[in-house]
Amino acid sequence: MRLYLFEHCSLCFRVRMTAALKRLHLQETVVLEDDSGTMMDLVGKRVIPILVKDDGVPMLESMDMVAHVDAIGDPVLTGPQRPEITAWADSVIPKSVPLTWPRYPLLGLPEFGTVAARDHYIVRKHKALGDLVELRAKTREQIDALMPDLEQLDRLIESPMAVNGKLSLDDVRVLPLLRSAAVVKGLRFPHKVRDYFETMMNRIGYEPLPAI
Ligand SMILES: N[C@@H](CCC(=O)N[C@@H](CS)C(=O)NCC(=O)O)C(=O)O
Repeated sequence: MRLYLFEHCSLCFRVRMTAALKRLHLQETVVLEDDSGTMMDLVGKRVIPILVKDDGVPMLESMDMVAHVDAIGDPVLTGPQRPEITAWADSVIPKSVPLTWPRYPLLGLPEFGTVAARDHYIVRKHKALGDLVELRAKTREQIDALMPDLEQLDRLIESPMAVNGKLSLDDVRVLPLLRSAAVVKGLRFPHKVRDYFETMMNRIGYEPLPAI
């Protein structure tokens, strides 16, 4: 199996954390942000993540990839799911995107390894979100807008080892979003959120992304 990914991509991290929880080795290829050709050749469109299975067939949906990886050997994501967690994940994304997207090209990540790749991202995200410098200048207000969601998550977390007490697909929904939010240097996670984030990242053997 080979996962084509961007390092900053939270959907990619869903698949990577599932493999890591299972101690499964996933072959990984980081695609340059402007390398649409690799994606087109694999699946005929520009999309990441792409998981090419052992039989050579590519998968396009991150949650399908998670299910595929988890089904190898004994599944680990067997705990109950809570609709509150899905709702939390859906509502936090519009608040975290203006904080995280403008920071990714500043972190020295491999998908931005050429100036063309970095500028390709900056131009694309400018079209989607507006000027990235202006967005970074609004960091304080953006953090203030995000904190109530993190405090809500703090109340929802049942254990530092699993958001619902037992590993489930909800962990795959939550941990990648926290990994993204953690790129914001001035953002302090509430106590249980921090404990969960650090425990899970240690458990899967991943360092957080750089923060700026
Ligand atoms: N349904 C897909 C969505 C994938 C997706 O939205 N990926 C984003 C990157 S995280 C993407 O491909 N964006 C287009 C681009 O980067 O040009 C999944 O969950 O795997």
